[in-house]
Amino acid sequence: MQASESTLLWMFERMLEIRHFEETMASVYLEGKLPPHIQKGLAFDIGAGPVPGEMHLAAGQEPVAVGVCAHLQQTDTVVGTHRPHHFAIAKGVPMDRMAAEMFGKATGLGKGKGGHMHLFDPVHRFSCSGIIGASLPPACGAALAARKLQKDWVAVAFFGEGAANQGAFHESLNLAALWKLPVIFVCEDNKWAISVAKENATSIEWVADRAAGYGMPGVKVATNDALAVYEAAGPAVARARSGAGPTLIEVKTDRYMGHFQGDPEVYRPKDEVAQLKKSDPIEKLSAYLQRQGHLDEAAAAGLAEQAKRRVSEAFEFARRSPYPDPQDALQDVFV
Ligand SMILES: Cc1ncc(C[n+]2csc(CCOP(=O)(O)OP(=O)(O)O)c2C)c(N)n1
Repeated sequence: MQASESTLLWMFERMLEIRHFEETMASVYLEGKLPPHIQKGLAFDIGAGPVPGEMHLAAGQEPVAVGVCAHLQQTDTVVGTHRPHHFAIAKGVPMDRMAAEMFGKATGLGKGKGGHMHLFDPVHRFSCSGIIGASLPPACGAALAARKLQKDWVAVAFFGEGAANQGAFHESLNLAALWKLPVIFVCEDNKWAISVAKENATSIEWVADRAAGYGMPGVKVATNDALAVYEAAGPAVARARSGAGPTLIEVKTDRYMGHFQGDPEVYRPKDEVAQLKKSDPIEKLSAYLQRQGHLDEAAAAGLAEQAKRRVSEAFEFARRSPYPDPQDALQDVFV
């Protein structure tokens, strides 16, 4: 399935936004967390600063999100992970309300009560969770709902290669195949589950090979490339939409930052990220667009500037927004 010029540009612009969102968050997150006396050490105060709590960023993993979401409509559901920003941006979740949620502000998607791992947007049909493996069952639920409502909506569950060893992975694939649910299961293999290398936790190289055991197609994307993901996801989304059932896709991708912000990353070779960045997926797509005559260097730089401006505006919105009223603390939550 060939991507049109407008789809290619859409993917490029979303990748630019995602990268800049993650890089901006990486620096904003540290504000207030590093008082001078520990600035040189590894420890910081995780509750301090404008963005309290843990933070998992997905710079480098943009192709997985945009290559799949380029095939989706607003009525399709996406369930992401504890590392959710790239999926949310690609699904159309507004960046200002996302950022505000991370700042704990009343204008956030969850009125500031969920934080970065619990983004929930019913309008754009996006949710995520800090529980590993928890994206797969709700995606099956959304797909079953679409079936019951007689809609051609599909659902996507994104998850890491670490999550593929959870029981929820196996139960969800079995159920989805048995009931031919319109789900696309997308495994992001970024090689690491926190500090555990894939080969130390998983008996096979490709999680996608497990698809055969459940009676569904398994699709392998060996390069961290938006076009390759787009081409792999097209038939899977079409298959789900037509009622033919689920597909498991695995993408080999690259995590540029630590597992969480503040991760000393002692478990991976010092030069690993520098090596990975030599085949950066945004530069690759930019070069492709330029070779195809869809962009020149100046236009690419212009799109990057516009993406930066949109991200800055989102962070400004978050900073300016009010905190929730303490009197509302017990509203919209389970008590
Ligand atoms: C059920 C559960 N077990 C353990 C954890 C702790 N934990 C958080 S992230 C993570 C590793 C996840 O690795 P992977 O699924 O490969 O995703 P990645 O972090 O690489 O995006 C673990 C074990 C958790 N959040 N939930």
